[in-house]
Amino acid sequence: MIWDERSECMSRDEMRELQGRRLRHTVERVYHNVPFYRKKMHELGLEPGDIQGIEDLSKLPFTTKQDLRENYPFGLAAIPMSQIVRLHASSGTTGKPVVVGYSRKDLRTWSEVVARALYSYGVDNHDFIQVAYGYGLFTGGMGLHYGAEKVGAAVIPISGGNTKKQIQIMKDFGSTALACTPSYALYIAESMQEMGIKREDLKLRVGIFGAEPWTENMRKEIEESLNIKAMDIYGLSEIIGPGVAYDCEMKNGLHINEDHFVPEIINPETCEVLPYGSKGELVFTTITKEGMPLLRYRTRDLTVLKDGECECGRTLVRMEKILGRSDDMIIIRGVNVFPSQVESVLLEMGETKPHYMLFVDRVNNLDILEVWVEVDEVFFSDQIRKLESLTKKIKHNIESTLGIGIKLKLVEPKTIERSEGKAKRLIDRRVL
Ligand code: DLL
Repeated sequence: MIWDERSECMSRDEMRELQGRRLRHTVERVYHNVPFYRKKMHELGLEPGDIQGIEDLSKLPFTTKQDLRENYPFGLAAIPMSQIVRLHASSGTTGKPVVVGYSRKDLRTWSEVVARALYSYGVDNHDFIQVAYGYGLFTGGMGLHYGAEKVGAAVIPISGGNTKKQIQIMKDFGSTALACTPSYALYIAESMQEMGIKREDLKLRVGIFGAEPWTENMRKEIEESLNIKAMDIYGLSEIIGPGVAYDCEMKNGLHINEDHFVPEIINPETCEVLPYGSKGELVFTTITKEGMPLLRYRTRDLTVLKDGECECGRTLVRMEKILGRSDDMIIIRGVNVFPSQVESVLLEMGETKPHYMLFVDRVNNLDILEVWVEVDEVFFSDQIRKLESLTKKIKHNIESTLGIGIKLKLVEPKTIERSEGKAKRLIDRRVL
């Protein structure tokens, strides 16, 4: 099902023309309204008039997550705060998240792009959609919520967690669609078994999964265990939230809503723009956003852009499933975690040194983060009680900074390998 044929199936020429027009407008606006961008453009000797069409995109400066942090919280807003009607944020390092402000029009755009995704998965006004992404500053819950209302589905805003209740409600309400992270979907499947609830007891038909990397094998696993169609939805808070790109029924790459978000692939080391078909870092320029438009935002997500027609009829360019990230961010149970967050906690505490290791495992389909921390020998020779209370304290500090539960192991000095170059802090043992 195609929600907006006019936008999703236009000719490539029409799309380039539309993108060019919208890009010119965006560049004008950020140049005049966002000092950060005016300065960046001046540094490159650029005036808004130098951007005539989409072919000039690569002349523009990049924007990084660091730029967003440095302008925390509202420095990149392109409209007065009185016109911002919603704020979201994505988890970041050391208590400084990235904040995104939406205008009324941005919220309309957001529900539109999520509606395109849901309609493409076959979700419409006959469906009951259980939104089990977190509601709050995270964009997952609210993003899916308003998109689902747009297509006329009955929304069950249950948010994440409380698995037994999720399952009971799914059964009692006859939920037909489930929106959550792929790993949570598998956890739900397992818990159903434990509760003695069979797939046949549910009306569930389709899953809307994203917010973390997942493979085709994981898709199969979920489809089999829940007896549903598992569809991929991609997005990031900085650009809008979920709905930047979405699967169609061909499941052969995610269509990017490029009438709103123009993608490029670059070599993350050299920043050179790469042709379609090459693997690299995904970069987006928003061309309709009012609240916080971004020029050439480096997502750090690695993928491949695919041109060529899709059998579904959409002409929107596709990206392959996200292959990984070019920086060291890891996503555990949908929460973004940076090794440097652990480092900052350890440095703040007197008793520990910043020698640590992160191990990520997937046990029974749930991500587990184990953190090894080196502590002074005296603690090991000391009374057990002291060691216990130190363990508790470190665990608590790391957990409250990361926002997720961890397993902590205190190790003796020099247990953790030292490095002369870049330290390897993370071993991801998840087999996706
Ligand atoms: O995760 C938005 C979202 C919510 C997408 C619900 C889909 C469903 P952030 O918290 O800002 O926003 O995290 C964005 O998550 O840069 C990717 O690394 C990763 N990510 C999001 N969707 C996918 C996906 C939301 N479908 C970061 N596949 C992105 C792989 C994904 N990775």
